[in-house]
Amino acid sequence: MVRQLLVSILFCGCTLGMSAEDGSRLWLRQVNSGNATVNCLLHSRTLDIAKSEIAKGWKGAPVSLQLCNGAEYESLGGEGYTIRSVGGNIEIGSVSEVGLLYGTYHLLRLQEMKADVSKLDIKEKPAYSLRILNHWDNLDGTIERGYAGHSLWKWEDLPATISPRYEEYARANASVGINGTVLNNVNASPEILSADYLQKVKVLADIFRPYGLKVYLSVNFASPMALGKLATADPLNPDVMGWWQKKVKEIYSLIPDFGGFLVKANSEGQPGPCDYKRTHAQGANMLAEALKPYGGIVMWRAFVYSPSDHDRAKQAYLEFQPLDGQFLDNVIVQIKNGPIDFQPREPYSPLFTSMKHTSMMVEFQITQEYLGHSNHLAYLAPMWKEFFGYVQPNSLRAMAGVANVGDEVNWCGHDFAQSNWYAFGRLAWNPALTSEEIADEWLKQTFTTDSRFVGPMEQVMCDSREAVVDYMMPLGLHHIFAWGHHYGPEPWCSVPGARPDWLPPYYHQADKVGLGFDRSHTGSNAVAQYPDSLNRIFDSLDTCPEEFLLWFHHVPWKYRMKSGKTLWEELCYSYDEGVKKVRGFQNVWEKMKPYVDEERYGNVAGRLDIQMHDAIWWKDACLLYFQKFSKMKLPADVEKPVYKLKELEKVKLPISNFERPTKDMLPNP
Ligand code: BDP
Repeated sequence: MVRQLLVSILFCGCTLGMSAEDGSRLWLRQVNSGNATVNCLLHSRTLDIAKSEIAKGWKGAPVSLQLCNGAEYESLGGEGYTIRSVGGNIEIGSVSEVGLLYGTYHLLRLQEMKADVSKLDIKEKPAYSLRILNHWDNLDGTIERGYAGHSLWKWEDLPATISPRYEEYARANASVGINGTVLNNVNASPEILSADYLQKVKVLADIFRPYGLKVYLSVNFASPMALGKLATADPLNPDVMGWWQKKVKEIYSLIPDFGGFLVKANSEGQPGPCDYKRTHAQGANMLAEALKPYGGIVMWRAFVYSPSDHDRAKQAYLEFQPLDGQFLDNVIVQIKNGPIDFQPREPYSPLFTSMKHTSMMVEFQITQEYLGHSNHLAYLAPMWKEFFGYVQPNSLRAMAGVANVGDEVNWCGHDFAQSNWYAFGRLAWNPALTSEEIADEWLKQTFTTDSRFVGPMEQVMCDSREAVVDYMMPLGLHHIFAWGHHYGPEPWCSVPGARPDWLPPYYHQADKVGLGFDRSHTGSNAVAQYPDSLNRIFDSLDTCPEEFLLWFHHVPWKYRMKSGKTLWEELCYSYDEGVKKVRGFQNVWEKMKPYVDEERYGNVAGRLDIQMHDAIWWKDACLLYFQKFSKMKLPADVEKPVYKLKELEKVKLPISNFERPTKDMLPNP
């Protein structure tokens, strides 16, 4: 009897969707209605998915799915669609099945947002035809810079055992229009191209295909040596070319729509064409030739920093800009948004405005390597929008994002980190969307449409990235992170024998005169890599935007800022402001309790607690350390430090570059 009662309680809980608010359903939380009418006579795996999504989730007028042709549809490209109210019906039209699937998710999104769906007249076309996630997943299941558990790909179990999450992952991506996935780390193991692994990759590709999601692989440039036992990987060597051609043929025999390769070459110890005195273009083009007959592409990364100049921020430009115009048309140069490395704030990489004859794509980092891992609430759309304020979206061919998903139940660790996966997909589809619009969509689908929740939380989300900048690295400071894990502050960090440009003092240049890296014409002149109009603005202390001040200038401690405060005071107030903002987020979240299920409420509250702790840690560490140089007092209304510098200098977190710290590891005042 008791057992029967228990079973029915459990069952009841599930049907009401009560017990399932663990974040696993992401923004796709439609409760089954089970009775919508779908008209579509055609059958295919993709259309069956679209039909079943509507049948299960839609609660409105009958929907028909129609493959269309004609000028209007041709102009929407292979993935665009229309959604229109016609008579008492809703018609979704597209030239392709995947377009109909995208239209389906769009319609369901409107319903979940409680939008008016009575008079629909929607036309959509993606800005980029390539919208790609980059997984930095290793074959041993760890994820470089991944903070939500282990890899989703269970390589040991594949190809025989298939996790249900593979399909859920594809569905989530399709729902926001992501159409490509690079499965493995850019620091690539040659093993991924072995016959055994390709069988596993094929299984994933088969599961993803109906969702319009293509598979790509990161490749190690020396694979012909490691796997093929050749004596060289020289891209101009005929045996090397032959090896790649054969390998590509093998891949396409298993995966006919394989997307292509992503390559990190001659960067951070990875092999590449420069090992043989060949250029990046020669290396990329050799692979591109092999892929060309099958329609595959090469995404060749420009994340390089060989010490050609003493300023690391200039190095990628110096290496790649001279190659402009030399890449084949199925090569896309993949460039990180900033010239250094995914910092909380960077100016855009000047390569974007200087490679006029090269296909380029931007690489954003969705995983929060430098923004508090999955412990901090940091909504990244405002950061990506800032990039598009400088770089015209139509000067790029594609968008890539380093994924933040792992095998944790809620995929991303922090429930709010899901919004970054979502926002990446939405912006890759339409970079003109605002951060607010995307936050609004995501909040309504992921939590509730109640305006008492959506209003305040949208504000929190949109303020959150700036808060991180404030408490970690305001006014253009950058890369003052702890060695290795990039989580906490270590502006004092010195490691005997390390490259200077891996150490914080190289970046902040604090001395008794002032703070910041002089990249103006009196310093490294990195400003000259920007177009003249911007060069002039960044170069002058008077016109340089203050958010980039210490990126481009070494500024005296007593320099008067626009606010009338000295640089030192402004720095103190910025750190203080960061701390106060996080406290504000905590207060808002406390008021949100009535609108959120207990499980997600607790998860977010716990992580905000850590973020609050870390904001104070950052503020105290940086201000107390920089004070040694400024020799100036903290303004009286800035919160008093709770830590001692000496204690903070001893902190060493016991984490590697694929873990997030837990509360008990963090320093205590
Ligand atoms: C840095 C990461 C490192 C990556 C590298 C890259 O710290 O783990 O391998 O970028 O993008 O941000 O290749």
